[in-house]
Amino acid sequence: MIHLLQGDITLFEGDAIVNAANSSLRGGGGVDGAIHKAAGPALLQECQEWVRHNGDLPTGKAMITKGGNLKARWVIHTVGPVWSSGTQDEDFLLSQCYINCLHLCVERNIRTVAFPNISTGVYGFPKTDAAEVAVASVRNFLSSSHTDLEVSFMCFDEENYTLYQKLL
Ligand code: AR6
Repeated sequence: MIHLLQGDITLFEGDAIVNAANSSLRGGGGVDGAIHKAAGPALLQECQEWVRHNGDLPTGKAMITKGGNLKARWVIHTVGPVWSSGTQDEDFLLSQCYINCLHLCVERNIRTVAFPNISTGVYGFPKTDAAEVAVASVRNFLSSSHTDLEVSFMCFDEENYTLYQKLL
């Protein structure tokens, strides 16, 4: 089951939201900044603790923390690829972000999760390509794993929302 929503992911009322983080999990701008601001300082503390034990989170991988003051109980942090003219396996790495987040959802028995449009802001991934990768990755995952997970794409800007509308 896939839903398309437009708005601020920090207001999502479900089990988990995904954060488009950076490798050091220190917070930042864009959706990452909004999530940290809404979740409160416990989120940054948990991220820093994780990095102390595990090192930086590599591009394409995902980890999970509690949601702090958010309505969502969990935040799944993933690091999207920085767009580099398509020469650095960006499509594959972006796909890995979605797949690794979905694996965590299944492991943690998360039933509803919302994704932002990973890498399409500061990291400069072309929005059309990113939307195609996102939709294909989620569709493939849901059709090949026996799960009743509900996935929402939370588009912030009109351009992404229109792209996802066409694809879905
Ligand atoms: N809710 C949903 N989507 C949002 C929100 C929000 N509140 N705010 C922005 N977006 P970006 P990236 C959309 O730049 O490209 C950070 O500094 C936005 O319109 O947040 O993966 C991190 O720390 C865009 O479509 O993430 C990293 O350093 C999408 O979220 C770096 O930016 C992603 O934009 C990650 O860059």
